[in-house]
Amino acid sequence: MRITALAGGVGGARFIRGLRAHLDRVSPESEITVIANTGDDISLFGLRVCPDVDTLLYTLGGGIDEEQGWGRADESTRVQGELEAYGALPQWFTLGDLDLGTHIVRSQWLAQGQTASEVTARLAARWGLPEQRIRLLPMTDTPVETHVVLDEGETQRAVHFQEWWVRLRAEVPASRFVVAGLDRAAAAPGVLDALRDADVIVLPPSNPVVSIGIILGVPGVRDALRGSTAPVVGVSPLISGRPVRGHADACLAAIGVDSTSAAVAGLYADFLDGWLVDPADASVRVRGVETAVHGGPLLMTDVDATAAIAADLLALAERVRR
Ligand code: FO1
Repeated sequence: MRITALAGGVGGARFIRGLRAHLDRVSPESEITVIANTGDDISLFGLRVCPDVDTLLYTLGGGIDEEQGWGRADESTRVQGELEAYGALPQWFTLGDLDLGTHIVRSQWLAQGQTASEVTARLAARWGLPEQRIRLLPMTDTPVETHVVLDEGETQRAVHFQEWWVRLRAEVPASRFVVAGLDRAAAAPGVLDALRDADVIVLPPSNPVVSIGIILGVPGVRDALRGSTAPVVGVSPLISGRPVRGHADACLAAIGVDSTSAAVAGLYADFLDGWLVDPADASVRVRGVETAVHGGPLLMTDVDATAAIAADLLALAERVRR
């Protein structure tokens, strides 16, 4: 079975890990293609940092800081300390010593003219993703960045998404998100084919606005989902209106969408066939979308819990198969 997933950072990575664990039990030959959000990417200290891609690499490759959800396990920040001593800015985004290895080699390969896809494939090989039959694709090879226009009354100031997410902790209201470069972006090689060739397309519980929403903005992606003959099923990122982690509620408020599981499904309604919700949201109804209630809390507390969510999601896909 060929499964294609659109994924952001922490939630997306944890879900793919559980999906792989479930498939290893019931369908080991299945292949997963992950289309990763690159709108979070940022250039710092002359290096290109790709947080969602790196979170997927580290989580699937066994190098993630499990408690934090991003960055490397057993990390140190000696280099960051030196950067601070030199007064290098910004200092609100921590780059660990091990993590810097990824950014240095990525930046070197990009400078040599390799594409983001080629670089991502080399990074994924080191983390053993091909051996897990997981293919990791950036959504586009075109450099794009999500910027946030802050709602500060009379003035309109834009900051990089990471500054809003990390330094401002999404506490300053955003009036809108602008993805610099997205209108000139082309889907990366293999992305549209992965959507067309999939037996099932899954939406993990990633942020619907700044992760999934950005991927949907890549030319051709939404049309491929609408035209898909494969079932498209998703996991609600909200439970009783609350994000399990991150600031999805602040992102939804910025685009004028209610922080409810039904409203998020409504964002995908033009292509979504099935929606898996927490028991607390069993009353959710979205026209044209079949709702299924997970047989327990919709919380990815560990790999087994996540594998059970993936199992329910794939069962839903079979029920709604067109
Ligand atoms: N998140 C933070 O809250 N503080 C940080 O200093 C930080 C650094 C960082 C470095 C590399 C990386 O891959 C992720 C990092 N993150 C940090 C998380 C990041 O902001 C989010 O994971 C995503 O961009 C949101 O999906």
